[in-house]
This record gives sequence, structure tokens and C-alpha cells, in this order.
Amino acid sequence: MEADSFVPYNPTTYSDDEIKTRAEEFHQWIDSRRSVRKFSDEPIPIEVINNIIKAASTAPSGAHKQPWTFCVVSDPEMKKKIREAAEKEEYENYHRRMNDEWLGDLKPLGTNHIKPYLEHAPYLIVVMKKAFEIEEGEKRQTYYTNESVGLASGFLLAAIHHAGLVALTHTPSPMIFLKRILNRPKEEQPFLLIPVGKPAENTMVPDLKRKPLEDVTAYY
Ligand code: IYR
Repeated sequence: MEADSFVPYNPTTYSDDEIKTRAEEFHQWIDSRRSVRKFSDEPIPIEVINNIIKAASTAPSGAHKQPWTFCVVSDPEMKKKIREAAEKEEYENYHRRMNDEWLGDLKPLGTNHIKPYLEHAPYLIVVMKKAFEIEEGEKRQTYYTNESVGLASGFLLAAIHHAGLVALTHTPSPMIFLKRILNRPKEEQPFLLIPVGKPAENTMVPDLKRKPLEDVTAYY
């Protein structure tokens, strides 16, 4: 891709009052997003997922390389394979790899190695990070891939919330099994595993509080 020409950019502008209100309302809206671990198996049209992915793919990226692939899994057999492999890694994590501090930090979330949502959610979106690209048989560089794919994943979560669906940002580490199960090319590395769907009836979430502004800011 070459962007050697510039085009006019005229984003919508607002009055100062509107800007204040919009910032406040956006915060209130996005603050209502929660990670969910219990999904309904109600199907969701693929067009919804495709639009969510198109939104995610508008994220900024190093040298505009968009170094990501969103793998969409709805096949029950494949979801089952992913669940089995994820639970195997998570068993090791919970029983051997995570230390006491980590296990203590997870206590309020009530998690364990058993992951039914990997089969219940109508879609699993596996976000892949491209360490490099192959263009017309040539190896090409990508840049700031963690930053880029992290931003795209944030956009993805916001798009999911905007659509009225829920998700979980899941990292059953090491996630290399996803590359094998999904048969992905050598340039791709699994980045996040994100079940997407509607919440199960009467879904509960931990009573978490977000840090106040003064704990997450420094002004100069
Ligand atoms: N991946 C494990 C453990 C886990 C780790 C963190 I850090 C979390 O914020 C939540 C869970 C699991 O999904 O259970």
C-alpha cells in the first residue's frame, strides 16, 4: 500500500458544549462494558461480526500495515478443539504456572481452568498478530505490532459493546495451539481469543470498581 497522495479530511466538528457532553456521554456508555464469562448460544448473523471486524480494522497501526488477521470460529467441532486445548493450558496455569499472588489477584473474578464459554459463545474471534507480511511472495516488515494489534483489539471490544453484544478478552497462554488448530501461516502469532455473543440469562459479573481519575493520571 502506498499513500503518496493526501486527500482532504473533514471530520464532524461540534461546539465546545457539545464536545463536553459527548466526552461525558461516551465515558458513561463505555463504562457500561463488562467482560462476560457466561454466554447464550443464540446465533448472531455473520454480518454483525463482519462489521465489528471492519470497525476494529480501522485502528491506527505502524506504517499503516494493519498487521492483524481476525479468525472467526463458529464451527462447533473447532470450538470444541479450542476449548480442550485451552483448558489443558489453563490447568497447567492454575495448578503450576501462576504464583500465589497471581492466584490471589484472580480470586475476585472467580475463574478456574474450565472454560465452557469457548463452546457456548456463537463466535470465537482469534486475533492474530502478523510479525511480518508476505506480499507477492516477498517478506515485508510490520511495525509496532503489539501496539497496533492491541489498538485494533480495543476497537473490536468497543464495536462489540456498541452492537449490544458481550465479549471476554481471553489469553489461555501459551496460545500457540491456536495457530495449529486454525492452520495459520508462519507470520501469524495468536494475540487474543475473544468469545463474542449475547450474555446468558441472569449473567453475573464481579463487583469491580474502576480506578478514580486521580489514580490513572498525571498532569504537567
Ligand atoms: N488465563 C486464565 C487466567 C487469567 C489471567 C488473568 I491476568 C485474568 O485477568 C483472568 C484470567 C483464565 O482465563 O482463566
